[in-house]
Amino acid sequence: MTLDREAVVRLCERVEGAQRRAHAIPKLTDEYPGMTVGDGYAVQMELRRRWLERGVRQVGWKCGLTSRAKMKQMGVDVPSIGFLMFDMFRSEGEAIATADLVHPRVECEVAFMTKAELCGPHCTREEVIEATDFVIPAVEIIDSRFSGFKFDLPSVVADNGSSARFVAGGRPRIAGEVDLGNLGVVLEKNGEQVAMGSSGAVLGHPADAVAMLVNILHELGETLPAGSFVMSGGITEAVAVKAGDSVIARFQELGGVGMRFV
Ligand code: 0L1
Ligand code: MG
Repeated sequence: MTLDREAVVRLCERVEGAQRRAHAIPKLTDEYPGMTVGDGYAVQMELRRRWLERGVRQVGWKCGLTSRAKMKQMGVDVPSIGFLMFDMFRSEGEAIATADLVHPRVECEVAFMTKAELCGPHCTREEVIEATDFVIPAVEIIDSRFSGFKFDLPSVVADNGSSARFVAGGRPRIAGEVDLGNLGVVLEKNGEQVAMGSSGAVLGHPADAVAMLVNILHELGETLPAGSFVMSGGITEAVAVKAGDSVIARFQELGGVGMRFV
């Protein structure tokens, strides 16, 4: 780490203000060019501490930047993690307000609900599948708070991996009963197909992404508790949405999950 506690708190307040007031800010490394990914996680953990202090429950975690398509789209080469709080959850079919978002984008993800604790530093795909109660199709609404989507890894980690909202739906399935490494997914916006891909795009297998998340959590001094909801990362590139759009993500074997934006 290169940032002292005072700088971590100051950057956290800047990110928190951008998230709560839905306004874009320059990437954090403009002011702190030496900022590391470790510094980014220190800001993210301070952000989470503040959510928890406000009495909001954490429901799980998200993997970010786990597909080549996403890494290329965002110009980074290492995956990341972020936390998911109850207030970010929206029900399937619910109208999602865009007024409190900066420039939202949607991406299709396989989500895992765990039934046993997972610990790093050497968590494996097999351990993840064993500890999974069910998998369920999900859509993450990401909303980078950085102007023009111009950021680097330390900045995006500090911004909680651009996490904003998430929706789950479709048909929950036992993880071992579907071919998780090769599930076809089609994303439709306003009735038109706008993206498609295979779950194998997520680090080769979405459970590998969850194992990676557990191993990063170990580095942060944490484990993944039983009962966690984990988004394993976008399968396709993220697609921009605005008020008036309706979106449905159709997953092979897992069904569809839809929402509309107002
Ligand atoms: O979930 C993700 O992969 C998002 C990572 C952050 C980059 C972005 O805002 O697209
Ligand atoms: Mg995502």
